[in-house]
Amino acid sequence: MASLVSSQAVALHNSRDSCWIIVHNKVYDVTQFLDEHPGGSKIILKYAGGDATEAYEPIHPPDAITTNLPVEKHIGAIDPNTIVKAIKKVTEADKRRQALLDSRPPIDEILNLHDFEAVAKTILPDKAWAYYSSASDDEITLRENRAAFQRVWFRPRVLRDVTTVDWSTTILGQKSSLPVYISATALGKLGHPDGEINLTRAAAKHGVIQMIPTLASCSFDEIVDAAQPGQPLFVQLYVNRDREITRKYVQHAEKRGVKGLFITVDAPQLGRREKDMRMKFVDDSGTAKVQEGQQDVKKDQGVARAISSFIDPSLSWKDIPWFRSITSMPIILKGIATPEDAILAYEAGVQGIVLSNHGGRQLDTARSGLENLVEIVAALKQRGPWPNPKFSIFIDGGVRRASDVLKALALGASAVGVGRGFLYAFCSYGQEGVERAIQILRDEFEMNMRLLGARNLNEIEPNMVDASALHSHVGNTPADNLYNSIYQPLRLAELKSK
Ligand code: PPY
Repeated sequence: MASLVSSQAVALHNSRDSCWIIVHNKVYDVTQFLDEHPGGSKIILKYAGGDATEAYEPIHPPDAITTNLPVEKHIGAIDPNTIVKAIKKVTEADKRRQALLDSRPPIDEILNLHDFEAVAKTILPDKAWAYYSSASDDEITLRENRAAFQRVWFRPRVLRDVTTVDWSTTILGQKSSLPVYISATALGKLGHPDGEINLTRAAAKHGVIQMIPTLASCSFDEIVDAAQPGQPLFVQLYVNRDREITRKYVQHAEKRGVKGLFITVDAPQLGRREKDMRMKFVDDSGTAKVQEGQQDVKKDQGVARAISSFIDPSLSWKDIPWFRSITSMPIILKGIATPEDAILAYEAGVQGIVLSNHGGRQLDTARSGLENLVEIVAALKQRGPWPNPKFSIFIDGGVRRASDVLKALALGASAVGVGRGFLYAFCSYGQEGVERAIQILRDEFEMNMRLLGARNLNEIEPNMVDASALHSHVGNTPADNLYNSIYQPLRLAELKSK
């Protein structure tokens, strides 16, 4: 990319026959790529002959265009003398958003992780909220993830001198100030301009480990560069149909010092997240596409489905030795849901599993990680040493309180992943929000451990919980009023004549 290109020259290529766009001050010829774009050609054509950076940024890592487009299509850098600085018009939508941001409560009024979710629901653009909050089909698993924790009750011990309590631990051999890691959630810039880096910086300050998502809005290197020297990071992996891309990504992560590879195994196809999909029924002018004709509707799959086509559905147990051969990072399979598969993972020689249903976003009515934990621990106890320092069990899904985490630890988990809880914290208040979320969890750990009679995490024992109701899916669970007031029910299709 040696030559400078004027913006007037770019403006001439404004059609399907010749389509140039500007991203981050570089000019690209995307004419041939239009029909291959996972998000469809229409969105690119909207910016044909002009600057697409604003639309591109939240949902693509910075290097997506350079890695996907052959070099001969990289036309050149934009000539800075030709850029006509558009005076950005403040739209009604901008004003509404600013008013919502101004209406946020002061951060010290945020008392729990649910509060972040309530703020995020109010201030996030509709598409971002729909993408983050959605789960698959009827969202039953999403709600069950919360409900399962409430079917487990504590059996606290008393008179144990709990003056000093310590909830620090190690996760895959890495120090962590909490038995919690930040689980991967994609497309962070949909919710905050600094995206995932909010998490990296807060994690550095408070000794928490972040799992970098494959589909982060920030590039992998931007995130690692934002970390402090020696700060432990994990990485989440979507396995690409092109294994060479995956090999390079994994080996690059290892070279950059990442301490654990979490391979997502529960998403050979993406779940149907209807809140996300339905967003696409409304175009920028606010009219429902369903009123204009049906042909567009089928193509509209929501943010997630639009960019998921690279994920390899042929991934199988046979691939595990290959992963072992390309990296010496600990390998953890994320998305295990049965003792049968837990044992296969154990026998395959990986270093751990995450009992996860992908935050309720994949197979609806799949059970919660917490419920699966009980069966899986029982099965693994019959196979080998327990607890086994060489095989860790993590869970995620629906975790909002330190008490949820302590229940999981009592039932045999090594640590617990929190995804949306931290995501909503940075969407609402940036890095400060994540720091506040960590502080809140810390306060909750301190109180809960004292009240439970455990001075450190080794003293959290199975007999501190009553999980006898966990497998009952019919009993009445007390209403979770905080969560239920944030949860937004699904919407039916709107009728034409409305
Ligand atoms: C999810 O949305 O559940 C993800 O795991 C991330 C993602 C985002 C977009 C496409 C595929 C997966």
